[in-house]
Amino acid sequence: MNRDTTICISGLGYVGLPTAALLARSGFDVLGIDINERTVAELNRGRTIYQEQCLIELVGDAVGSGRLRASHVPASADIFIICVPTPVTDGGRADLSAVRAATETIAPHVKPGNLVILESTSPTGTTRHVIGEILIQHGLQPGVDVDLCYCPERVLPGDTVGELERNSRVIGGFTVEAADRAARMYATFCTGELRTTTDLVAEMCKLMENSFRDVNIAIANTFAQIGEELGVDAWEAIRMANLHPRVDILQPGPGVGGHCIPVDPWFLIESFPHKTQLLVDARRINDHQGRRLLDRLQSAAGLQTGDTVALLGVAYKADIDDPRDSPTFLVAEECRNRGIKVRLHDPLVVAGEYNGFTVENDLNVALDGADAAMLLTDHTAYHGLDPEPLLRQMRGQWIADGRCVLDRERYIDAGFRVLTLGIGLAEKWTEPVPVINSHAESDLVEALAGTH
Ligand code: SAJ
Repeated sequence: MNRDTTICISGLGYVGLPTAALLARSGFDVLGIDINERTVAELNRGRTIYQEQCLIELVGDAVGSGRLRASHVPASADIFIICVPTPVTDGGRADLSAVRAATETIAPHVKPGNLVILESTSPTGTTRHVIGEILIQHGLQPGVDVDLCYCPERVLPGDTVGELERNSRVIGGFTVEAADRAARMYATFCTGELRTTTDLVAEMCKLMENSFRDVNIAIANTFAQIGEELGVDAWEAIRMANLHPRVDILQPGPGVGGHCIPVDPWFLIESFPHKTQLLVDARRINDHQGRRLLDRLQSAAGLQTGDTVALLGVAYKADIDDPRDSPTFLVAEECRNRGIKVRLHDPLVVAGEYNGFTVENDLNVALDGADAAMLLTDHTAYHGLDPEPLLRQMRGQWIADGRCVLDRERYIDAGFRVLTLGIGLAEKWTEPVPVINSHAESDLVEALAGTH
């Protein structure tokens, strides 16, 4: 049996870095590779750009112990792990350039008997056809000369270290031996179940997990749209439906952000375009949620060109500082297209320029003179806000709650006019319910024909 002691890990991002630090804590001699100079320099000083306390301590200890260091260039090792980003292009295709570049960079250092692991979320077949082919070009046959695996991560940003330690993992080997060898490595820091399978199953599994979540959020968003049209509270209806022992509907919202869930379905869509209409529809439904909320707010508040809307929440989900692929930017761009000015506020995202928009940490500055506000991220910091000073800061009265977290009655009593995503009543419970079932017969025929 191999006795692996050295690891070279390419990509020191939000998964690669904690994985490298955990492996160092487990006793491996770990070299982290990154193309970003600051990342390398910070790591060698025992520091990280990430804010998670647990990660900061883990990295400091790992570097201090001498078992973790960083470089721009790889070196020989027993195990090579690739943890680089796989974004989606504007055309909905996986951009594997970082995976290819990382493999080309390590390939001259990979020797017979080594194990190569891909962790990056990738289209099915990437491990054997992209990484495998590059290794073959360097004279290394997967399954014969080297072991090759696909081992996706499942962490939720905000608690990456804890999730890496606890979550079960799927370990896909090009051969059984490769999977068993990788499982032995992950077992040194992961207490979750380690289930071995093939590389293709592991790749498919990762894409299915996030596509499943996207579709489930899309159905919650569809129910929210129905609630608005029907004039009821879809959130309450969802809570009631979830009392059923086998029903677990997710939460509606102003869209799906992050670098995983809105991206990964496209990898299946790209490879299986004739089988994935459901995934395409889910993507569209989720991406239109913010615009729909803006439509409602604009017509309720009578927003005009030149008016200002404060967007509260830039992080892509509650209580994290990560603004990447946040639905808030889709809303901000839509406002800009409509000639509406925006101010973006977030209590956790570092203030600065993002995607051509300025993010502000001071709520008073963001709300000052605003004609309306939209709450888009359900940060805990927003929940208990006193509505009266907020209203005094604003010029207008309207607030759109995209997460159903504001105390509606309290805001209305303070003088706000509240519009909530997924709730059909414009303001008070006493308002008349809109007319329902008013669609023309032709709408139904169109929907059944799949043209809707
Ligand atoms: N969201 C909703 N309604 C919900 C749940 C989430 O609108 O009921 C929105 C959030 O606000 C956010 C987006 O979806 O904008 C994604 O958030 P998330 O918490 O669902 O997921 P991520 O992107 O932070 O992490 C996901 C996780 N995957 C699953 O839960 C299946 C995580 O376990 C994966 O490791 C990660 O993707 C990844 O790296 O693939």
